[in-house]
Amino acid sequence: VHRSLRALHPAPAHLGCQPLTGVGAPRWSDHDMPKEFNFASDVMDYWAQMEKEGKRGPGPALWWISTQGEEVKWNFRDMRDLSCRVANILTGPCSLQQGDHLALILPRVPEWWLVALGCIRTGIVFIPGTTQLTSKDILYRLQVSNAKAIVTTDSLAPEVDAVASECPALKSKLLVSDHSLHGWLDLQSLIKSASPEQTCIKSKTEDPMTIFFTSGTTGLPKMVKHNHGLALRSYLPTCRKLMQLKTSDVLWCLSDPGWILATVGALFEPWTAGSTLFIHHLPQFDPKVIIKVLFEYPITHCIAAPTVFRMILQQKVANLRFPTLKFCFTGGESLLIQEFEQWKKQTGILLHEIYGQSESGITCGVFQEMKIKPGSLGKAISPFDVQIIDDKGNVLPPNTEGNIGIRIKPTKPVGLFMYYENNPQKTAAVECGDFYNCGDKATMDAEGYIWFLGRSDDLINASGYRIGPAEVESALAEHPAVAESAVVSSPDPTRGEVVKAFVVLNPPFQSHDQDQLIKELQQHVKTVTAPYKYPRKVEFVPELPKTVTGKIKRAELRKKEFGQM
Ligand code: BCO
Repeated sequence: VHRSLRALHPAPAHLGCQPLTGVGAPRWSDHDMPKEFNFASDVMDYWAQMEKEGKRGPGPALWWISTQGEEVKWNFRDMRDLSCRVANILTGPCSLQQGDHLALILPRVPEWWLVALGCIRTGIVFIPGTTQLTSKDILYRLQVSNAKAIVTTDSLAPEVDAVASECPALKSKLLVSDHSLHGWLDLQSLIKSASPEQTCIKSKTEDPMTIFFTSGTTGLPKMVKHNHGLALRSYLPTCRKLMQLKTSDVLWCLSDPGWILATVGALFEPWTAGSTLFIHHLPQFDPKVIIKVLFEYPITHCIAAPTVFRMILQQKVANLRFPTLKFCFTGGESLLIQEFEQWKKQTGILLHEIYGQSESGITCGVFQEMKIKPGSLGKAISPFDVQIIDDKGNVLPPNTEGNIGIRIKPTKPVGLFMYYENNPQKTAAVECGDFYNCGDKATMDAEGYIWFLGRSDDLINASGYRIGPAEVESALAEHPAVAESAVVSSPDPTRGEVVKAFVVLNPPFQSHDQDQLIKELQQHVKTVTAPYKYPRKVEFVPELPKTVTGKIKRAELRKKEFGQM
């Protein structure tokens, strides 16, 4: 795949971009939102121009490697050329227009970045999704989003084809593969013949840019819609202070491209700074590979979920003194103080916590030059005014437990989601007085440091994944052995928390081999929905605790798991 793309080696692009004042010295303050912003023209083309003028170092913009030793190195001019070609494919053969929706379900391959940038150039709203999605998940996403196009690989193409007839809006299917497939447009061939001349749209900062699907406690995942402000946020002065990336830095963000952490950490953050984004294909997660790569490549910054750092530490490798690594950022789930200390002791590097959600991107964090209070999420990142609020939206005094809230009145800050697409009820439900209620419990100390306490609802956060219990319960309900189930979070020494299912069996299955049945149920969930949601723990119970009205008391089960009862 990538050998053939590398062979393209685009000729130096004709840069029709306007002169810019520079990303190093941002044009906008934290509170001064420009009317128009487009990451492709305002950031990517700026760095392409800097390269052309010899004002940026020699490091590539994208440095991609695979387990098989393939390598792609593209500078910003290559990125501009290739993403303009993709933009032309989207508006040409795919007939897409500004505002149309495109599902982007690719593993960590260079085309993910080309398609995302192609969408930004044209105003097409890209909808990232993990490659762990099953055909049922894909059907749901295509139907509710009315996506007119999908980009994926040949391993997921049959899953898409199995449901495509039920998705009337879907008009174009783009394949990233070495071979062609009937009914699919071959992205790589099209890139070769497409024109690199393209006029980037002048997007309003408030125009939609991307949609992330996110799980909730009830029902199916919601669509979190963001405008171009999400990209602008990485540009703002306070945000730049978080990682303080320079053009000579090499950042590796391990998050799957299906999550907002990758869109922010592996697209907007590194390229706003003109840094090199390093990506390993990593089809199968293996902490040994991570260690090897950190020794072999000049990576200076690393972003990953705490489970990744935990798994590296658990390898018990004698030497974890990586030669070039300077800063590590971690978020998506809780990091224990012992893990922070152990990482520091073994690597000599501090783990900077970040906190955010699909709705809010990186919301708070431990800035590079800030005093670290181990166990704290750090401080709010301007322009977000983060406060701890009660259920009515009143700001609580320091060290008082409440919900994490982001002020949205009188002005909604740039970078916060627009709304849940087609779901005004859910959008209204997370508004709490003058705040957006993140639904996470925390306290804030007198110095503004935030201390995470957990969810205020039944949502599960397992190894950095946000998992709705109802999604797992409905997958389990499709198995004939299951009479009913309750799914909660349970502590785990490696993954922080894992999904646990309490299952009441239908009578004919009660005499079955229990270990065998557990494996069968786990495998069943992995096939019905994205496998990361499968219950790693299963307990068979005669009945579930319920309220008088028959509602399952998940909180009671959860408390038992965490030894609080
Ligand atoms: O552990 P098992 O082997 O039993 O099962 C694993 C996989 O083997 C399996 N699987 C994956 N693809 C499959 C499949 N099974 C069948 N068919 C397939 N196509 O399913 C299980 C998946 O679990 P996993 O993804 O947790 O697996 P793994 O490989 O252990 O990965 C570990 C981590 C740490 C790399 C992974 O859990 C991870 O990436 N976690 C971080 C997630 C993340 O980036 N979160 C950030 C969200 S955005 C955010 O929080 C906002 C912050 C600003």
